Amino acid sequence: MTEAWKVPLKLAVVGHTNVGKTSLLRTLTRDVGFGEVSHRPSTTRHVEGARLSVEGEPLLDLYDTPGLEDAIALLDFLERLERPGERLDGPARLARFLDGSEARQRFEQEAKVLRQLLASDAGLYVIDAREPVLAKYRDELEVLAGCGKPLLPVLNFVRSADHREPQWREALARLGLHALVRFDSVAPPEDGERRLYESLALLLENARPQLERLIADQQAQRLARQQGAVRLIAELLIDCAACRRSVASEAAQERQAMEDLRKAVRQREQRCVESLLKLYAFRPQDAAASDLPLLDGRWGDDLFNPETLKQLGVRVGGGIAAGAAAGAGVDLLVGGITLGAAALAGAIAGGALQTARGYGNRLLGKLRGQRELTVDDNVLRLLALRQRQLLQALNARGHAALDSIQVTDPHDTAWREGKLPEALGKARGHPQWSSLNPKASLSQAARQEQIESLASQLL
Ligand SMILES: Nc1nc2c(ncn2[C@@H]2O[C@H](COP(=O)(O)OP(=O)(O)OP(=O)(O)O)[C@@H](O)[C@H]2O)c(=O)[nH]1
Ligand SMILES: [Mg+2]
Repeated sequence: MTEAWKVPLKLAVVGHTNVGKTSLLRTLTRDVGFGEVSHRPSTTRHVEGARLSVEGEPLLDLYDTPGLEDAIALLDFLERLERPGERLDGPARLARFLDGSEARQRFEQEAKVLRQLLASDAGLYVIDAREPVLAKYRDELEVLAGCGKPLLPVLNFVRSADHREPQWREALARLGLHALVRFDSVAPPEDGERRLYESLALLLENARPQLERLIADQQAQRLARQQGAVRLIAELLIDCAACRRSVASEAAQERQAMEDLRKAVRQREQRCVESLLKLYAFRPQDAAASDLPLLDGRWGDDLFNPETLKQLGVRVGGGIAAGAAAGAGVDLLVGGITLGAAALAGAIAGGALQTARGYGNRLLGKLRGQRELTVDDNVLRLLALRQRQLLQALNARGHAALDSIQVTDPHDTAWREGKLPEALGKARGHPQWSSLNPKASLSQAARQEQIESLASQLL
């Protein structure tokens, strides 16, 4: 057992205004609702904290602070605080400043930042890496260094094409800051948090145990999310593969039944999207107005449109073409398929009822004028491709992201044209496995087993 840390590590997130401090907090806490984020400067006006705990044990307190605006003037002011012949060190000089009236007036915002950094174990200095290294940033760093706390520079916006990482690295080294992390809050690298906490552990050796615990917990959570996600996708696919509906072979009823089935599959897919978003702590609207075919919070692009399938690179074979005539994507199984009407008639005429029994209910259905609707293989492929795309996007998305999810064309040859996983074939023969069917029995062990097997193939 690890010992209990009574006091969490305290980190102040500091930096120039509008560089993404609040955004960094959102991403580190996986909380899209933390604070206020805006493209306008001076959005955060007060210090606000968020706590990261593992199993109820607080490990890390992060404090968002207002942006620094006028560090040049502040540094100037600080330098004049010394009386003739006096040499104050950084913290002593700041203490005098914070006691004075300017800290409550002209430099009120700056004073809040400095008080918070003084009360913390270290600071994360957030940088907009697209900015040139201007004098105001160097002065900011000098003022902050006066707190006597370790500072870890965080290069934000490093996913932008026009970032100036090399210039910043050099400038920071000249100021004695050699450790830094790249962390784009909107699109953080997969190991971004780990790197950030590991760099902190180098600066704060005493805090290493709790930082390592945080790293381990976050990795475990990432894995658990990933496994939960593929299970959700596997359930969607099993539900759709096992879906089977009987309909009287009469044109109007068939059309209606196909329409109902399409609707049911679309709604089922939407449920999967919403569950994935929730699992990743995003909101329903985070994928709404996106390139993904979602309309009014639904998958808008017609799932059963052969064109959609083609765009996604799903090979359109004979099955889909045949389906297209009757309403693409819905496979019309007419009693026994391979048995032509003539053979059927012959079998019955010959009294070979055991032959008929061999084809089971489908054939009997045909004899009674029934047809069966199932969801086409190509639709299953498309569902798998889309959900995996969404999952990839969620894995790469920071909780600071404001735009909706953008997904590019999938490069997923296995799901485009390869053999479909066996679990789906099995599901086709078990209509009771589908929540879309009337007599569903979803807790069956055999169904769970196929979901697990399919999920591991989706990982
Ligand atoms: N593309 C991109 N945009 C970002 C990133 N981080 C922040 N932003 C955007 O930059 C703007 C400012 O972000 P905030 O998080 O409000 O910045 P802040 O430093 O807290 O700003 P103040 O509170 O005003 O000092 C917002 O429009 C964010 O969406 C990033 O890593 N990449
Ligand atoms: Mg802010």
